[in-house]
Order: sequence, then structure tokens, then C-alpha cells
Amino acid sequence: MQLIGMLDSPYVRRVAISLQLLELPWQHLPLSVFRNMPEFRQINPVIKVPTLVCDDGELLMDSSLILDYLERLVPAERRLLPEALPARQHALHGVGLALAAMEKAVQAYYECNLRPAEARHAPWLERVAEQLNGACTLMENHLQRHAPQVDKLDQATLSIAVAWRFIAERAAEHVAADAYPALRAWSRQAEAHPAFLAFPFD
Ligand SMILES: N[C@@H](CCC(=O)N[C@@H](CS)C(=O)NCC(=O)O)C(=O)O
Repeated sequence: MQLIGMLDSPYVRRVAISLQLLELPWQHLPLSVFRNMPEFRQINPVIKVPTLVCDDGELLMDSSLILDYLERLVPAERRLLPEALPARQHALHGVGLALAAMEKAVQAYYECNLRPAEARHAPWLERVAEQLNGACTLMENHLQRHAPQVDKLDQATLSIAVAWRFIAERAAEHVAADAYPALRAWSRQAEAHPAFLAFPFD
């Protein structure tokens, strides 16, 4: 299996860290969807990351679909999403918040860095920033309710940590960092985990 994409994408990073925790054999091909478009196009004309090239050559896209597939390759006790309710419901809640935070942070970053200044639409950016802070508030509440443990990472807690790191690196100006002490503390702990250290934000 080959995971394509750079670790500055929170979606790629959540898959890379998950692959490591699931202890699956895989290779990383860190192509950029912007700088390496010609090579990327040859592999996947959709030019989206993460892209997973399965062992039979089939392409999978979308981090959650990729993770759904990967979880089926390992025994139940090694999976990162709990099977039983209500733990699965709580984990899906956390994953959904992390994905929303990633999406809004990526949109804010693209708006401010890809779009020419004269074409930026301030009301759109304000809306995205409000949504981003909404997701951060709910992630903060989630961490306070379900105290995460770094030696028991699951898909929710790892994705929340990956989302916060991306926000801190790429969208910090859109969030009130002081408002999210649990997120900052959890990020510090998670980033010290060997799987996070092996696939650092790049
Ligand atoms: N829902 C997707 C989002 C993936 C996504 O937005 N990837 C971005 C990079 S962070 C991308 O491929 N951007 C290039 C583009 O959309 O043109 C997932 O979970 O994988």
C-alpha cells in the first residue's frame, strides 16, 4: 500500500499516524497537490490527498473512507474506532468535529493564501472563522468530557490532535488560542507520541 500526500495536510497526517498505530506495512509518497501536479496526475487524475494506492492498484480517496478500509485489515482489538455503543457514538462525534475543524482551517488557509488579495471575500472568511471556532469549542468540550489518554489513542483523539496542530500552523490567526487550553494541552501530549513524532506536521 502506498499513501500519497504531504504531511502538511491534516487528512494525510491522520491516515499516516493511523497506519503507524495499526501496524500495517505501507510506503509514503509525499507528493504535493500543488507543486507535484504532473506526477500526481499520472497516479490520480483527481489530484486529491490523501490518496491510498491499494496493493491491487485500486485508488481510495477521502481520509475517512481510507481509514474504514484500513481498519478492516487488522484484528478488532487493534482498531482505532471503538465497535460498541456508546463509545463509538462518542468517537464519531469527536472525529466529526476534527474533520469540520480541518475543513474550515483548510478553507481559511486557501482563502488567504491561494486567492489573490483583491478577490478575497471577507464575509466568507468571517463565516469560515466562526465555523472553525465553533468546531474548536466543541472539540474543547469533547476533550474535557472524555479525558484522552496518550497511551490509548483512538481515531477521535488522534484526529483532534492532528486538527489542532494544523490550525496552529496554518490558521492560527483565525482562532482565539487562549480559549482552548484543553486542545493545546492535548496537542502537546499527542505530538510527543512516537506515531506523531514519526509523521510530524511538515
Ligand atoms: N474530505 C477529504 C478532504 C481532503 C482534502 O480536502 N484534501 C486537500 C488537501 S488538505 C486537497 O486535496 N486539496 C487539493 C484540492 O482540493 O484541489 C478527506 O477527508 O480526505
